[in-house]
Amino acid sequence: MKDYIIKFNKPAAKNHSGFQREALSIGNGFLGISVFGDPLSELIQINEKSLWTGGPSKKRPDYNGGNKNNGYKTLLAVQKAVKEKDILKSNNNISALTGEKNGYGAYQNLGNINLSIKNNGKIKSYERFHNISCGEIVTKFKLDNNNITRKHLACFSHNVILTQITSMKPINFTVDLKLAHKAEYIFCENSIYGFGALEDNNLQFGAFIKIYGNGKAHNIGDKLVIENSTNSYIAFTAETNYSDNYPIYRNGNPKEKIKKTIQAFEKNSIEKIIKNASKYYKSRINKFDIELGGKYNGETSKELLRNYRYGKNKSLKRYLEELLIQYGRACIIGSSYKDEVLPANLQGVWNDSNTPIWSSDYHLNINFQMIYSHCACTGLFDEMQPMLRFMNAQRAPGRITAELYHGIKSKKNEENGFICHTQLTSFGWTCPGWNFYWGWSTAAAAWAVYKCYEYYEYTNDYNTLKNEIYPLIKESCTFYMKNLIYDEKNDRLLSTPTYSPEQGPITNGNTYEQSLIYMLFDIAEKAADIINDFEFLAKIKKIKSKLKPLEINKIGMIKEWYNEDDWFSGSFSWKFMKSTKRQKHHRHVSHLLGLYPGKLFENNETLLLAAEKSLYDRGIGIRGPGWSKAFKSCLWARLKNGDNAYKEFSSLIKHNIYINMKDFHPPFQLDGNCGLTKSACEMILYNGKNNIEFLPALPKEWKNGSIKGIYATNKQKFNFTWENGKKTK
Ligand code: FUC
Repeated sequence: MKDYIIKFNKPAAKNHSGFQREALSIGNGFLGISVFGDPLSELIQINEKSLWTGGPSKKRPDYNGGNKNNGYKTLLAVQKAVKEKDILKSNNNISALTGEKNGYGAYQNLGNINLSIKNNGKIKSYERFHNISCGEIVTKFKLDNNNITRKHLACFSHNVILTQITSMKPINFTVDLKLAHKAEYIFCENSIYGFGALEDNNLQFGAFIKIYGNGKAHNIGDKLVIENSTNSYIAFTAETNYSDNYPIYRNGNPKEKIKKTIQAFEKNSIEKIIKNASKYYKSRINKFDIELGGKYNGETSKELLRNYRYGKNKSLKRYLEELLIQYGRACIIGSSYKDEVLPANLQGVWNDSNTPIWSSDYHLNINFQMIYSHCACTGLFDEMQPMLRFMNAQRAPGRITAELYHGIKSKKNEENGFICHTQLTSFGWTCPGWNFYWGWSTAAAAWAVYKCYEYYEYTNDYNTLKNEIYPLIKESCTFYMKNLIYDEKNDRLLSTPTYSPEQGPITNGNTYEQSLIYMLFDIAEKAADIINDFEFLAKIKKIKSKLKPLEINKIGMIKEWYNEDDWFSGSFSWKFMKSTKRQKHHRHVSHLLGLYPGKLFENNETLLLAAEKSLYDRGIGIRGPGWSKAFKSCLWARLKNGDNAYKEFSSLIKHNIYINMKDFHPPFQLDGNCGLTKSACEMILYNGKNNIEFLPALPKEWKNGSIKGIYATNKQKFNFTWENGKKTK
């Protein structure tokens, strides 16, 4: 792989905007750092993945995953009302189908490491960059006549992030640790340990830095002073006492965990650790390589983006595209390590705020699935493991939601069905959101479980299917089997009430829910067959045939709501529910989920035509968050329209990428970065039900190219080249 460089010629502004737009980030899945690159007064912002407020706490003795108690009664009444009229005309009761807000919490900032070189000398030849081909962030400059370099690298097996400071001539510098929460500090001559407990939920945390190398370290006040150094290292690690053991969500203590980490770390030489860390990172990133003709001549990322938006240098445009395709992979490598219990959240692992937007949580009505969308096809199977674990961890708390809102009870040791809705935290928050109009999404879980099966489809790893994925699928299906209601008029099983994310009225079985539940039953059918669970297989088949997810409306588009003909023909009055009106250019395109990621439209020309019409109706390359453009790009690729797929893809790059290459909604959100990678893969390879199609939607801009390591189901892996739009070998 060539070097993909995100380069700057000045430091990031030291504020929230600088963090979002200009700081450079790496991580080892558990820990993340964002580096600002100030030559003499460096700021390294730090994160630990499990540092969350909310959840169980002495302050909330009744914490119950946000679930309220009176949902089921309301559900029955609402179901009855919706069934009679196909649409909910009065929303008086709907607030009972919401969850609490208190106790939701948010993913937290851990704090900062500050590094300061006291010197009034002149700074020359400054540059900083993130080389995503080797996983390093580098800041380089000349201080008078001394060349100084700082390199940051994440160590995966050791749960440490290292900063190496080298200089041609000896330097002195100070290092301190400032945590973003009330903490105590223990200073030793070459280390600082900061620790405390979050006020909201008493979650204990500890962060530790230690200096190694040839500088002489001692501490003065709250700082470590390093003297006469030409080669020093700062090792950073952190822990909490979080564990995914429902309902306590605590285990061990951070101090002990950190002690173990450092003991293991010190058993090896730093050189060896760096070598191994670099080897591991490269083994992940190198699983996939794409060549679109990109050429790089040392441009800054600002120049790359400017050229992409307004310039003419085509090979530089291709370079930026290749870079961003790899960056989506680098982000998931850095925020989703195989041994973890928590998957990547909305911002991966990188967050500098204690009140981040959307709590930097796990959103299941598209974002979570998109964050993991490119893993399988680019060979990042290990990185999918936290996603499997996390979804399994929702089963126990999700049974409570199934009982309280849907009347589906599981006694001890029973697995009668679990459910979670739009948003999740690390503490089993499976209830619907606190506002029905985004918070209710019974099919979000089906989608996440569908996504988990992809791990098996690509790897054929039978043991993981049997022990982790199939039980999850089975329990999820069991929930829907009990929750669907029968519509005699149309001989159809309905999920109801349903709300299409995040617009329109409350209706019976909309396309979003029916498609996702159908897709879940589709994979359940395959999985039950492999596992030889024939009794269950028979039940699945019966239900699947009655879900009937897709219909075409009077004006030839795929229906988003099941009974929408009157609305489009104008005979329907929206007056009574203005706020729930359909929004033509809405960012969610939930009625086409059967097209992508599903395969429900395959070989059906009528449906494909209707999908095309629906997608044109939503608009192309218009304003919207990055994830929405990536999603539409995937949809166009499935319609084999490479030029429109590319319009969305390039619009995302032009309008939704900060100069540090992070996608923004705003704020920075990982889904757009990962979705961009996936959409490139969809343009290059279609993995159908029974066939593989090469270059199904190649845009004219990518006339020539090659790919190494694009993966498909059943352990298939392809390397190939194309010229003039045709596959050559
Ligand atoms: C979904 C989207 C929003 C946002 C949020 C995190 O609910 O509709 O646009 O991305 O997730």
